[in-house]
Amino acid sequence: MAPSRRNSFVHLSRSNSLEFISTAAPKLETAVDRSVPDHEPAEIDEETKYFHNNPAPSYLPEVKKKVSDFIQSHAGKRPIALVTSGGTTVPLENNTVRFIDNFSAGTRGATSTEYFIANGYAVIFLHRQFSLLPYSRHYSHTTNCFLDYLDEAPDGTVQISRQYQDQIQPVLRDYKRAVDQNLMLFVPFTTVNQYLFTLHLISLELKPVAHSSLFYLAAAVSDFFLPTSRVSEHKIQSKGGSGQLTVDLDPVPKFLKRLVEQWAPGAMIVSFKLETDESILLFKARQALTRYGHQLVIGNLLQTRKFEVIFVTNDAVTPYRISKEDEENGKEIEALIVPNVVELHKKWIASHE
Ligand code: 9Z3
Repeated sequence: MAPSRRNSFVHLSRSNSLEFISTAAPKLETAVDRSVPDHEPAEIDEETKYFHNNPAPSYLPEVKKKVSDFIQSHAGKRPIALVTSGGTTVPLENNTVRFIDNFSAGTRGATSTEYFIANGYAVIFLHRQFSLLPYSRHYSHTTNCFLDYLDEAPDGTVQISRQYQDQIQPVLRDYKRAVDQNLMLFVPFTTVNQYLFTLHLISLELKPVAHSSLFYLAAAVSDFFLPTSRVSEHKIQSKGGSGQLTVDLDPVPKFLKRLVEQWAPGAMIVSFKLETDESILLFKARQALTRYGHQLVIGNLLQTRKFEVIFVTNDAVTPYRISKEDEENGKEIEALIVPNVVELHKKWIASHE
């Protein structure tokens, strides 16, 4: 009997992945959770309040197990990078028809993951589900549909077109090596709530690895969200109301300071700062560095993020650039970013030995 499609997929998929988890916004028990108190005592900080008032994703125990196994298998052998990637969503309904999203495709995170692996790292890839993935990203753009790379031979077998063999072979080799050596763990999220709970969990799991762990926070995280207690259960109706929809969003707690100080005190932490106005980028990157007390802020502009970034540390401001021509010839800015981050991480490790 022919195997079902699903079974053959499960059988063939060897990568270490939690993709089977559905991160589509979960249906919660009630639209309005009356058990959640409106105001917490002032001494409880914002983070504690956030994790208390918003529900943990039901699949977190599975993530914990996989992450813990992954870390154990690499600890002491190679550095481990946590790469976050893609944009988080803010659902407006529990049975989610509408949500707030952002532009991020996950290119930075997926591309950087490949370079970290090439530089000897194991990578936990915490990514927006269905955004770009390392290695397969080369063939999942709409302009680069994977079917265009395939031909049907006269006997009906499907094969890679001769003209693309040279292009696909190195990517395939790198991918197989990463999978065979268990160098990537894919952990998905969709909502900002899932992202925060999962980031918190992975940070705590990485604590024992301390200095040899690297946080590379490239995900575009929502700045505002709708707390669980105000999310309506069903689709918001367009008829019957005033015709206008007013959404009152709360600020997402600034978790980076807590991450630096409490969740991952030994790790080297790299955050990204995204702006659209060049005149404030450096100021904002420096401000983030002082405010959160971590090691490196990589500043980038929405418009030029694929060609230039600035590294801002306590000691220096260093720009890295590739030309438009380089980019058109297949060069990637991550080929400059990642080795330079790796150098800083080596120094970080050495300074703590
Ligand atoms: C970045 O700045 C990333 O480089 C991009 C990558 C999101 C621009 P793509 O996924 O884009 O390749 O399309 N990430 C961080 C953005 C962010 O939300 N940073 C926060 C901020 O700027 C600080 S954690 O306030």
